[in-house]
Amino acid sequence: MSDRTLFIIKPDAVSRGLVGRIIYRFESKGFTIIRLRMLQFNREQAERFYNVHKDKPFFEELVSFITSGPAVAAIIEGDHAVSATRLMIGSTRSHEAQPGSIRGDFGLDVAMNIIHASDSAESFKYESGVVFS
Ligand code: D4T
Repeated sequence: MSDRTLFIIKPDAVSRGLVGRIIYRFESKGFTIIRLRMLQFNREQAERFYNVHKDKPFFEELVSFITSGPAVAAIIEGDHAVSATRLMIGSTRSHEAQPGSIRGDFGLDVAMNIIHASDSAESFKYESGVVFS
C-alpha cells in the first residue's frame, strides 16, 4: 500500500554533514520525495511537534535539542512508508540500534539520535501540519 510519512533529520546529523547520506538511503530504498525543507524549529513549534511527550522527564531536553540548529524535514511516499521508515531509522537508543539502520550506523546517543520519523498515519498528519504549514 502506497502511503506517506515524514522524517526529520535532527540538528546533530545536519551539523555532522549527514543530510545527503540519509536522504540517499530513502531514495535508494525506492521512496519518492514529495516535500523537502530545511528549517529552524522555534520553541513554540517544537513544543507543538513534541506535544505527545509533554509530560515526559526528557521533554525539556527534547525541545532544546531540536531548536538548537537547523533541521531538514521531508515527506516521502511509497509502499508501507510509515513502517518501512521506522525500520530504516532503527531503535530510539542509537547504541542499541541495529547496524544497517540509520541510528545504528551513524549514532550512539539517545537524545541526539540523528532522525525522527512518524510512527503512524495519525502522527504523520499531525507532524507534517506542524512542519509544513
Ligand atoms: P523520535 O520521536 O525522535 O522518532 O523518537 P522515537 O519515536 O524513536 O522515540 P520516542 O518517541 O520514545 O522518543 C522521542 C524522542 O525523545 C528522545 N528521548 C527519548 C530522550 O531524549 N530521552 C529518552 O530517555 C527517551 C526515551 C529521543 C527521541
